[in-house]
Amino acid sequence: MSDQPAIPGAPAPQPPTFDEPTAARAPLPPKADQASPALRSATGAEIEGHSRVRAQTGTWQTTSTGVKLRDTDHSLKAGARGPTLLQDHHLREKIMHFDHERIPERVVHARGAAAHGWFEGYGTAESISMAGVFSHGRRTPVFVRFSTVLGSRGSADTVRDTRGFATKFYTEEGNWDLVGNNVPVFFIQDGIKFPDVIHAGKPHPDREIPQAQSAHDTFWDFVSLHTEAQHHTIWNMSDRGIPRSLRMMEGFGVHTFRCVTADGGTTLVKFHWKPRLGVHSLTWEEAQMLGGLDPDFHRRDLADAIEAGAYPQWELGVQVFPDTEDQMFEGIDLLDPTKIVPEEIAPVQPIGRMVLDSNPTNYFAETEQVAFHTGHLVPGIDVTDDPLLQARNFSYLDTQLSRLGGPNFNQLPINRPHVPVNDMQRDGFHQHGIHTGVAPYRPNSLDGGCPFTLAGQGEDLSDEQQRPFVDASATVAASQKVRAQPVSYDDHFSQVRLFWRSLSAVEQEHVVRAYTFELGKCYEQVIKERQLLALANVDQWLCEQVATGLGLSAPEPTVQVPDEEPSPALSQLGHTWPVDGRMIGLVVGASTSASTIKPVRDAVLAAGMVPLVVAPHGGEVDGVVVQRTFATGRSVEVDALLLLDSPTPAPDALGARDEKAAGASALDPRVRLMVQECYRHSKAIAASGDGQAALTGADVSADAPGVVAVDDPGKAWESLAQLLPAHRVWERFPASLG
Ligand code: HDE
Repeated sequence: MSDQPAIPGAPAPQPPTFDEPTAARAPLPPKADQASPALRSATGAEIEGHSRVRAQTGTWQTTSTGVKLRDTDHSLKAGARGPTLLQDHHLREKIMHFDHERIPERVVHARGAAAHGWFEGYGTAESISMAGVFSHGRRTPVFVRFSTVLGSRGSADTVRDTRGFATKFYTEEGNWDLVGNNVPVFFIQDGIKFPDVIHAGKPHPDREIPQAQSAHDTFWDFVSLHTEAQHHTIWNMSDRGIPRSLRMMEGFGVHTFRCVTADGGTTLVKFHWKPRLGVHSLTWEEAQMLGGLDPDFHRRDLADAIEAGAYPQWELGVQVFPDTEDQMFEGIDLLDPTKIVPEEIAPVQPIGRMVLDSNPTNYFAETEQVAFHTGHLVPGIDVTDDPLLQARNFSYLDTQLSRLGGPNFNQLPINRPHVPVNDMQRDGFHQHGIHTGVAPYRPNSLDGGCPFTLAGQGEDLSDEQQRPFVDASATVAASQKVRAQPVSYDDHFSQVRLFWRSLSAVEQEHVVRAYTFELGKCYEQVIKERQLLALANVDQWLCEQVATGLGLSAPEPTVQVPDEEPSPALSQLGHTWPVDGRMIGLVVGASTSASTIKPVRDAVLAAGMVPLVVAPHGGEVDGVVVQRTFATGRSVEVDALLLLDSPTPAPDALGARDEKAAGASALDPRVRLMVQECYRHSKAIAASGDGQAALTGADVSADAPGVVAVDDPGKAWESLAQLLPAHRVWERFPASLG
């Protein structure tokens, strides 16, 4: 019906009619980009027929007991003017359900976005783990939830924070959850400190401010005193704390895990997710603007990319270490979650890849109700004695009880394993299983001793169909009960310095700015001074720069930290990457011709990116559908700008109507602002034909780095596309460090 390309984001599979529909029809199916949990019984058994869960497919509205309704818009009253009758069972049911729609949000990682997809093993991990999920060519369905840590469920996506990266693998041997972050280390070495660090990072308990950020006194009070947090903190202060996209983040299991083979061999591993698109970040100003202009930026980006067919991909890799008695590698304690092992000394070996190809159909049922747990392990993958991991194995079960209201959360559709569950857990809130048999206990003879365990059946670990989970028999050193930690955990600074020294100059400038901003937001001088002391132990120059910004003097270091070899893998810059799903703004005027716009728009689409036509008014420009107007669009939505015209001020370019439009200018002031913002956010800008005048109108030199000015729109796009794989035009603002 239309020759317009589908730009992602339409709310429904078909556009609505203007008039309220009057004829009944069955609900539309989900949009093509959406999937729901696989259809399994509450106890994981396969169900014939439909492959996906779908609720409410009928035409007629009913009560929750299936009685068809004639009217759901008026309550039952004694006369048209009331009062309302207590008898109104439909009103009562409707309001009762509404009153209870919310469940407690996650105490951490409350704000998240998720997607369905699959993982395919390369077979390269078969030598270290018997887990079937790593088998060569095997595809395992996955559900991945990304999140921020500190903010409440309705907070902004682009805040400076760590991001959660939790993957549920529905394997043929049961569910395996890899519950990681986009930062490879953690604030604390022992789980008993988790409530402390989270209480410090959450809003102040009296005024409940600030929301979703660490730029406040309690956070810096804690991390400056509890200096083992300094490594994680510098990662958050680096560009890693403000990702450009959830699709452009690394993921880390953080802890060291233990892989087990069928013959009982064990290896220690650290899991890494490597994004195909590279690791990229927002600029701080973009992140702040987006917090107000589009707080849903990351979840929208993820959903739109999937809808546009730019499926996010990661490679899963492992760093492999011998399972020695001391659990150290090259002097690094593998059980200390505040330490990394540089990739240069233990390369990340690829073991499979993951593709996210469908959006959830229902946020609550899937993204909110999914329940991850570090104890969801499968044969071949086991935990280590890392005290942080040990505490997590307790916590994740416990938290689901209050969040999901009972012990049967694994029966929720998104959590159901894709294999039969034969446990002897019975009853409890929201029990969906109709268990048969009379003997849910062991030993029994009334149910013929069923279900059996594999103990005593030979435990043939090489037979995958029959493989039980066997806890790796790791040695526990004879010891005494103590509340203590190993001496190796006392080094709080050497890897912070390693990280700092591994960054490029411009990345270091961003770190300086982040510390200066965050500490500048603190009220108490002593907290700033204490954190400066920690920075002095990391790097004197860093400390001096931050101190200058704070108007304080830089203290002397208290600890001498060695200069370890930098790890280039820790820097985000210096390469080029694929640009799938990048957003390109095409600025046009009211009379730009379709013959100018369409070929460029189609070339952007053909390159796997998303064009947004930005025009003086909505609707169409010469038959081309407009996605943003000068009033609704803003530079932060796009990765690059192509100026196809130099539009004069539109009729709504009035300061009274749109503050962005204040001030006289030959070019529409919103376009001028857009060009200037793109320029200072180091984004590539191209101008063609009349659009070249827009550069002059925005005081941007056509000779500046990352700026292209040519007559032909096609050539302008080609040059622009060549600038995108580097993510930003880093040369535009050289770092002072040199
Ligand atoms: Fe979590 N964490 N965590 N955590 N965590 C939760 O579980 C906890 C830790 C991580 O998308 C909670 O279901 C403790 C490290 C992610 O649903 C809770 C400790 C890492 C998610 C919990 C840690 C993480 C959570 C809140 C210290 C990175 C979101 C709701 C011992 C390796 C999962 C929930 C999702 C969620 C506790 C430390 C990652 C309260 C006690 C280290 C990605 O159980």
